[in-house]
Amino acid sequence: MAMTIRDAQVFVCSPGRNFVTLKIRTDEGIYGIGDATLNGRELAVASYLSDHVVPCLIGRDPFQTEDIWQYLYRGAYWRKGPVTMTAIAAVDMALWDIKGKALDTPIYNLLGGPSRSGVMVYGHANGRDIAETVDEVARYQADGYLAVRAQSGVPGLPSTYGVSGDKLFYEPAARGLPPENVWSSEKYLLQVPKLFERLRLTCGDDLHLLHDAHHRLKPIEAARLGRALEPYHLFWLEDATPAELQEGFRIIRQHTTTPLAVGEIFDSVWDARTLIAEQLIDYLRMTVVHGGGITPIVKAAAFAAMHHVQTGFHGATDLSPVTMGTALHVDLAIPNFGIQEYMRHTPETDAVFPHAYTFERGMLHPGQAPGHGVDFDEALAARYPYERAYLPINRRLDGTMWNW
Ligand code: EZ4
Ligand code: CO
Repeated sequence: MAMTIRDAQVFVCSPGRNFVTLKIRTDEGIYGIGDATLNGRELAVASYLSDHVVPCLIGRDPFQTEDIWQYLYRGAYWRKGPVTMTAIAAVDMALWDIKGKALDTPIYNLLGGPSRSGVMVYGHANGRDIAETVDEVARYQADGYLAVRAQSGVPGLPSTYGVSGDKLFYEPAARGLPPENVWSSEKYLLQVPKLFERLRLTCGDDLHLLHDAHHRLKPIEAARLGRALEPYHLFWLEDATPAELQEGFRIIRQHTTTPLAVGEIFDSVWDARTLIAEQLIDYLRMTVVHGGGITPIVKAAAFAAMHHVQTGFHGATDLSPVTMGTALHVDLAIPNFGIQEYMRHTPETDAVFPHAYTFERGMLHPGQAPGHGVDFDEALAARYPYERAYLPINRRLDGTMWNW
């Protein structure tokens, strides 16, 4: 008799920030954990799961990851969307966790086995000005990082994306209603090349440097920035322009050899079809939690591999340690892994999600635990109730709504 799903429960907790977690239990006592966190829209995913998805899972064979994924995707009739895809991802992650535990092996062994000794990650350095950012990058270098994302405040702007008060634990969401940022592409475009000129002088040529424009530029502005940054050979320029209009990247691509990364807000490979097929990007930033789970992510990665596109999975603190752990299994196994984003979670978060993954000399390793190797401490989580929080919104200097 096949193992069956007995029940599934959704937990919303806030150990420093909000997380939504799914726990699926089988009749054999094995359980799997999935991350269902969608920053600023947590309760919508929790409801989607408990009101609409969990009832369909009871009695199913948890080994049927492909059929259950298709059931939840095709079977809903309504397709895509971040709430839906995050909910499906949580189920998929939890089922792969169960599969690994039942077979007593880490998930990476079910995806082709390790293709490398570890997963190169990049940390987040930021500062209010160039000097402070340079110091922060040097700190990451001293901690053994091989790659660092650098963001700096912009003169004339009171706040900028990527620059936080807390240097160690960057957190963009804020309790209460959405905070407001002010933006000027003109000021930003003057500042960023100066930052990277200084960084190359002080940090040398070996360190991989990355930068996130966070959807704020128009394609021709992004092209200008990419060209200006060429002497400093960035690992990538991220989210140079919003990607709903995938053809916009043709303009950037025509003008610069700076490698391009995009996709942290994509929920399906359909969002990147033109970008990948026309080789308009170099790194796909989708990851398991918002991309629908392991089942579709490995297919997206395979499609990317056919077009010289590597992965650079999203790994900010609003993705729980469950996503981080799960992503590392995919990173370790697929042939076209590029780099993994890594923002450290707070000690409160790490305590609620005990995990097998470890950091050493600039690399993360998922560990040897069966499944994805990340657990969930329900009793501890219950001590941190949900608190409403939002990402900021962003306006131009004249008040016009812009992209955050
Ligand atoms: O703004 O995860 O590359 N990383 C990022 C993140 C995102 C947040 C949004 O929830 O852009 O900081
Ligand atoms: Co980003």
